Amino acid sequence: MSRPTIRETLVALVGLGCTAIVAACSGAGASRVGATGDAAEKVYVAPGKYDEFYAFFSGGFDGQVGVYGLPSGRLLKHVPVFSQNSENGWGYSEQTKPMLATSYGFVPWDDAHHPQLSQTRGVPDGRWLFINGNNTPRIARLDLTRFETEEILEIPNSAGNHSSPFVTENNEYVVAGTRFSVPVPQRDVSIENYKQDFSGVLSYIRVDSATGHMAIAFQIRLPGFDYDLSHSGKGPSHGWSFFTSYNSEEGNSKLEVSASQNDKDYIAAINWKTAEQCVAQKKSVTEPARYAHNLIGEDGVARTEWGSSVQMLTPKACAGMVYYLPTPKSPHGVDVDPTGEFIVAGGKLATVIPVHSFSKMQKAIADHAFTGDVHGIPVLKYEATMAGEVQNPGLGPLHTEFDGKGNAYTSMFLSSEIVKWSLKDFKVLDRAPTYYSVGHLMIPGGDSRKPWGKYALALNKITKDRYLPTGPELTQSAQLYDISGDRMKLLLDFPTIGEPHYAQALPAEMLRDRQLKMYSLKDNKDPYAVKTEMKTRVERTGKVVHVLMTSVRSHFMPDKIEGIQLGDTVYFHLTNLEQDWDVPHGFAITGANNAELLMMPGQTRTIMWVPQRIGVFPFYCTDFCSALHQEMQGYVRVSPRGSKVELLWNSPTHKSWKVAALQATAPGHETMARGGR
Ligand code: RUQ
Ligand code: CUA
Repeated sequence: MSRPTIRETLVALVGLGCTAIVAACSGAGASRVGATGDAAEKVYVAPGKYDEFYAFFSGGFDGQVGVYGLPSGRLLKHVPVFSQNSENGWGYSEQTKPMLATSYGFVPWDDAHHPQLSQTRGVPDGRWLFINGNNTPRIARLDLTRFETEEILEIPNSAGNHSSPFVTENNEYVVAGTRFSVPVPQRDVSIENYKQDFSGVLSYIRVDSATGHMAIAFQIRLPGFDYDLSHSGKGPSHGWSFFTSYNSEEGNSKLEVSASQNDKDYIAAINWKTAEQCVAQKKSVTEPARYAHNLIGEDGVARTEWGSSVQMLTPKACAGMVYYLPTPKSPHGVDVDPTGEFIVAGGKLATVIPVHSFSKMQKAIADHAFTGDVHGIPVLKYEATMAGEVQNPGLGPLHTEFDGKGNAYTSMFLSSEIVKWSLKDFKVLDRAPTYYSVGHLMIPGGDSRKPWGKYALALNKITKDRYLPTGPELTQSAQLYDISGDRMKLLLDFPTIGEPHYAQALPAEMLRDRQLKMYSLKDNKDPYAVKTEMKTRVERTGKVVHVLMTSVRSHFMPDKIEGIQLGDTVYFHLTNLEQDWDVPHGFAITGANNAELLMMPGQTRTIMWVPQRIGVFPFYCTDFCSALHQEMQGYVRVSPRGSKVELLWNSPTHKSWKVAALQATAPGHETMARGGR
């Protein structure tokens, strides 16, 4: 959701007929900050000690993933995904540029909303993290032994990849629905023809269980609603996925009015096992679709493969695949409880939280308890699938997570609170204010079969007056609550990078000891890798110059290069010879029009440099790597085009500009290097 101003929030409250604004916004019980000392103790992680959970936050319009420790809220890492990152050359280095290829060309930015941990038997397994690119529809997969993006798959026929990427119990699929319906295939039609020409496409992406590699298995063409969020079934409801939709009115402008007409919109319940059968029975149609599939290979180099078609299913061709569950008032989130029985919707404008029952839904389907159909899709009777409604939960329910102890927690955007209720009788048990306008909330494992229900995190849209002001834009923010007792206790506010739409977390011990400490230099397969200083060299082919350079504490080899000419394109291929944890080197050169490089131990990275002036230009290491880091520098001489200056570099094997190999670092040097860090 975009960030509403306080004024907009108030307008919305008034629009809802909320006369007791004060009560709604700030009167949700006296603020229950844990007694200060008590709260401080609960989030204090002593220097040198580790956090209990890794939490992965979407960066929102920052296009990345932020990794934080909980309960401290300390930022551990910023992992670039869809957005170029000049800090380490992501999307600038030659090895990573293809990761941002799409059918629209190179797209170096996206709006990331939902991190999803891969699961085994419905429980986060710590293998991968998936995250959606909302704007130019894509799904990325991060490897959690390296905290790096390894794969990005473009989703064709989608136009706002918001209800994405939600995994099934064993990552059989990552599902992705389109928020915006569009003409499928794209064509030149009037927007006025929305109702007849626009469709909303859902995508099922298969994940290879050994490698994690993604592939589009099939797509489902649905009516032109806005498919907002999703969750997959679990346990008894495994084999199904649920997508909320709004704009069942099929309005095509001013949706704030036109899409709020119907009393109920729909949750689309998709039986993906039936869909699989229909594809196997050739009931799908092969439709042309061009999309990029970007994957980092074993040599550490990203490559793009182009998809050319998809298998398209329609509800008409595949009976029993889709049912609509009427759900009040433009539902946003849809969440399935740990038992797999309850399907909870968050109707932004609804006054109750509707809870559908999976077993009742099965019975309703068997009994044909339909009220009719929409575009040929059977609509189940609301009463027939209802397990119950949570009464008077607050205003603006959005998302629900679970603690695994029979309780649900729903974020209330308008009344700015988290509401805890019982899955037994749907009665509200507790409420705690958030500051302010909470969007998603998160409990570690809270959308899985086995939540670690100790903390809840509120991911807020507004932080007015919570932090030191920083000009027109204030920090984004999360808040941590202790939910181990009967009553929720606010423990901590902490700022986040980008808009933290959603987050997921798992216990630190699931990842801590599985981290890759360095890339094996021996196994480095980059085509431009040089594994010893003896092999460093400079090669010219026409106007292209390749510099095969190494870095090791505390020098580059070569560190003097002459014979570059104006009009050349120079590729610096840097291999970091270190085989020691936490010793990256950096590489930066004057006037580079892209970024620096950070080379991890054992890794090769390449940056392109087009010299623009005659002269002698320094390059240097940017990452403080040793006591002699500041000495880690060199020069490139650039001569006029056609100059007689010979191509020269200093290296142990160069015929005229020979220097001793310095690669074997003396033990003393090593000690000093560590001391210097
Ligand atoms: S959204 S505030 Cu983009 Cu997940 Cu609900
Ligand atoms: Cu290498 Cu600093």
